[in-house]
Amino acid sequence: VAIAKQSVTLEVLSYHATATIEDAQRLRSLRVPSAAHFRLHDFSFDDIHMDDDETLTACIRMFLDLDLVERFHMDYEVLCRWLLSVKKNYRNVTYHNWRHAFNVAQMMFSILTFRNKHYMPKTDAFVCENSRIGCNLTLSLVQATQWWNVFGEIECLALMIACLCHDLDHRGTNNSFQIKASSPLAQLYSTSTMEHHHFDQCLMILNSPGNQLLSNISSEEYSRVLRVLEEAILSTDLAVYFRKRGAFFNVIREGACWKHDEHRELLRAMLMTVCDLAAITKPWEVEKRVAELVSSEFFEQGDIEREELNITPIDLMNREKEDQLPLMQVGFIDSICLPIYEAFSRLSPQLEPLVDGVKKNRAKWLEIAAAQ
Ligand code: 5BB
Ligand code: ZN
Repeated sequence: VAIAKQSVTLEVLSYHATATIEDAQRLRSLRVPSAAHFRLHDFSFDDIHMDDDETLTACIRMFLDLDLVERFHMDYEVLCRWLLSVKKNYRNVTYHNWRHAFNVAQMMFSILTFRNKHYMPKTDAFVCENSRIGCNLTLSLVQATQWWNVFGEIECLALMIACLCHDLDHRGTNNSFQIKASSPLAQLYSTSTMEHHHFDQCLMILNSPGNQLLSNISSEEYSRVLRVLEEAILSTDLAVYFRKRGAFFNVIREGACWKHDEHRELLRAMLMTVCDLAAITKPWEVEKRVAELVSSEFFEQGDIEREELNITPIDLMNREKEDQLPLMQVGFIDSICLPIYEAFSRLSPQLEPLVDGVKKNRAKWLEIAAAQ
C-alpha cells in the first residue's frame, strides 16, 4: 500500500511548472494602478473588462494595500513570479480557472477592508460587547473597524493566498468524479480530494525557487500561515461548509467573540465560502454569465461521464436537462447561499448588499423558471 501510494503521489505531484524570470521581470516593470482605479473595494466588482496583466497588477495592489509586502518583507520580484506561477497553474477550464480565483481574492479583499460607519480612529480598545458568553477580553477596534483587525496580519496573509490558490490545477471535474473515475487524486485523498490537491499545488509553488513568497518570515509565523492556509483551502469543499456551518450559526446566536481561536477559525472557513460563491451576490448580468460558465463545466463533466465512464450523469450535469437550471439556482440560493450571507450581514450590516444581491438574483431565476 505504501509503495502504491508513493507512486500515485509521484504521478500526481510531478507535474508543475513555474513562471520564468523574464515574465516576472516584465510584470515587475508594470505600473500598479490604485485600488480605486480597479474598483477593488466594490462588492459588485467584475473582471470581464480586464486583461491578464491587469488581473496580476490588481493582485499586487491588494497585497500592497493590505501592507503584506512590507510587513512580511516580500521581495517584489518574488511576489511577481509567485503570482505568475499561481496563474500558470490554473488550467483553461470553463469555470474553475484563474479568473475565478482572482474574483474570490477580490471579494476577500473588499470584505477585509471595508470601513465601519461608526469608525472612531482615536479609540483603540473596546470591550467585547457583542459577546453574550461572558467574554471580558478587550478587543482592539473590532467593534469599530474592518474584519482586517479581527484576523490580524498573519491570518489576512493566509486568507489572501488561500483565495488565489484555492482551486489550483482544477480539472473542471468535482470530487465525486475523481472517485467514480478512480483517478490518481482519489487514490491519494478519499475525502476533499480536489481541495487537498489544491493545497498541495499551493505548497509546491511556495516552495519553488524564485517563488518563495514567505521566505523572509520567522519559522513560527511560517507554520502559523501554513496552518491557516490549509484550513482555508480545505474549507472550500462544500461538504466541509455543511459540516461546519451549524457550529458557526450556534456561535453567532450565542454571541461570538473573535478573540477566541475556535470562533475565528469557523469565521475564516465560512468567509472562504462567502468569497467562493460570491458570483451569486453580483449584479444580474454578472451572475447570469457566471452561472452559464458553472453550468457548462458541469455539462462537460457529464459528457465525460457518458463517454468515458459509461454512466448517465445526474440532472445537474446532463445537458438534456438544461431547462432545470433556473430552479436549481433557486435551490442553491435557498439551501446554501442565503443562510451564510444572511449570517454575515447580521455580523456586519455593511455586508447587507450581498444579501440584497442574492435576493435579486433569486427573483430573476424564479421569473425565468415561471416563464418556461
Ligand atoms: C450544490 C452541491 N452539489 C454537490 C450538488 C448541486 N448543488 S446545488 O443543487 O445547490 C446546485 C448548485 C445546482 C446547480 C448549480 O449551478 C447550476 C449552474 C449550483 C451552483 N453552484 N450554482 C452556482 O451559481 C454556483 Br457559483 C455554484 C458553485 C459552483 C462550484 C461548486 C463546485 C463544487 C464541486 C464539488
Ligand atoms: Zn472556487
